[in-house]
Parts: sequence; C-alpha cells; structure tokens
Amino acid sequence: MANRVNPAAAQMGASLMCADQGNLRGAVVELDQAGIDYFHFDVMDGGFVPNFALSADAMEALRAASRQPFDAHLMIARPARHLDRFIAAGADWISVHVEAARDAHELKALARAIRRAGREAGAALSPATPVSALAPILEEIDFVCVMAVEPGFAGQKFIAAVLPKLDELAALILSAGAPVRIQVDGNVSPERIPDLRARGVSRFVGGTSAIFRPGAVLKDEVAALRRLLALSPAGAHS
Ligand code: S6P
Ligand code: MG
Repeated sequence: MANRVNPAAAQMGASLMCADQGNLRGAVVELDQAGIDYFHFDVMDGGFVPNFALSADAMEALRAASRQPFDAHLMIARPARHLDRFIAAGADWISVHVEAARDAHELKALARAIRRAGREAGAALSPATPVSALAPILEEIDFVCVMAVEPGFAGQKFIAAVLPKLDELAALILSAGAPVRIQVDGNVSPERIPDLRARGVSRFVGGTSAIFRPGAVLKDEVAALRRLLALSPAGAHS
C-alpha cells in the first residue's frame, strides 16, 4: 500500500521495443538474470499511434522466459476488443490509454475487467491529457503510466511539463488515500531518476535512455540502475 510511512519499493522495467527485435528471448533471459523487476511491452496498432510494436503473440512466446511481471502498455484503439488476448498471453499488468476510451465509464469497465482477471489495472496518460481525467477512476486502478514523451516511438526528448503533472497526480493519490502506483514512461534516464523518485514515482520504464544505450552491456546497466534506485529517497507518495 502506498503511503508516507511505507513507500512502495522502486521497480525498474525494461522496454522490450528497445531491445534487439531479432533476439527478444535472449534479451529477456539476460535482463531477468541481471535482476530486472519487470518487462514493459509497448503494444501499438498503427492507428492510435503512428507506429507498430509488440503483440500478444510476442508476449505469449516470451512468457516462459521469465517469472517477472509482464507489463502491457496498450497504445491501441478500442482496447476493450483486445483485452482478453493480453490476459491470455500472460500480462500481469495492463495499462489502457485514457485517450483511447470514450469516457470514464468505459475506462472503469476496462479496469474492472482487468482486475477480475486477477491482473493489475493501469491507466496511461499521454503528455497533453490532464491528471483530472483520472479522478473518477482512481479507486478502480492499481497504477498510472504517465507518459513523458508522445506515445509511439522510443528515443524522444523528455517533456518537462510532465513534472508538475506528476506532483499533481501524487497529491491526488495522497488525498484520495488510494494505493495507486505511479509509473513514468519515456526518456527515463539515470540522471532523471532521483528527481522522479522524489516526486512519488515507483515504476520506471527503461528504454534507450537507460538500459538499451548504444554499446551498453545489459547486466551492467541494470546493476547501475538498481544501485541508483537504492540510493534515491522516495517522495511522500510512492
Ligand atoms: C513510447 C513507449 C515507451 C518507449 C520508451 C523508450 O511510445 O511507450 O515505452 O519504449 O519511451 O524509452 P526511451 O528512453 O527511448 O524514451
Ligand atoms: Mg511504453
């Protein structure tokens, strides 16, 4: 439970769209052995975002390679149509974009379906979407995926306007007393992690800015990130 006394442990995830797509299994095994906390699957349909990325089939094929949580970040239109595929493929956490739902009622229904399947329900927020969109569904979700880049591509710049949004979200969660974790996705670099942690973030998505940097040795990157997280004090809400 997220509160001031017992902040949620920080978790470092690896964004698999940034791994070698020709050897995803190898990357999962290597990162698992290195102690990564979870695997982030960017699911893109070429419609909700102008790109394609990982599928439920890829997730299913990789499921046996690690026991760590699989985190499905659904950047797709009409997510209700496809939830079951990701649940069956072994997703432990599933986030649905607020912008992909018609309204708060649909978002609630999606979150409830995810929880009924025994998985964690997340709401993902694109940079321009206000935190207030989450107020009606806070009781229905386990985490918020705050995007610090536009959904669709790796390797983008961090959008600084997301920082006050994180503070607003942390305050909203604290005042609601809901055990909702905050995840940040997009240009999460080691330099930025201590500040994000202090603002209440407990789930970090590592992409080309943290784990898959050119020439990087995955296990060294994960070890360095774990040391950094251990040394980064948590904020009031984490
Ligand atoms: C973007 C996607 C993200 C990226 C991540 C990549 O649409 O949701 O999960 O994979 O942002 O990390 P980086 O460090 O290249 O921005
Ligand atoms: Mg993502």
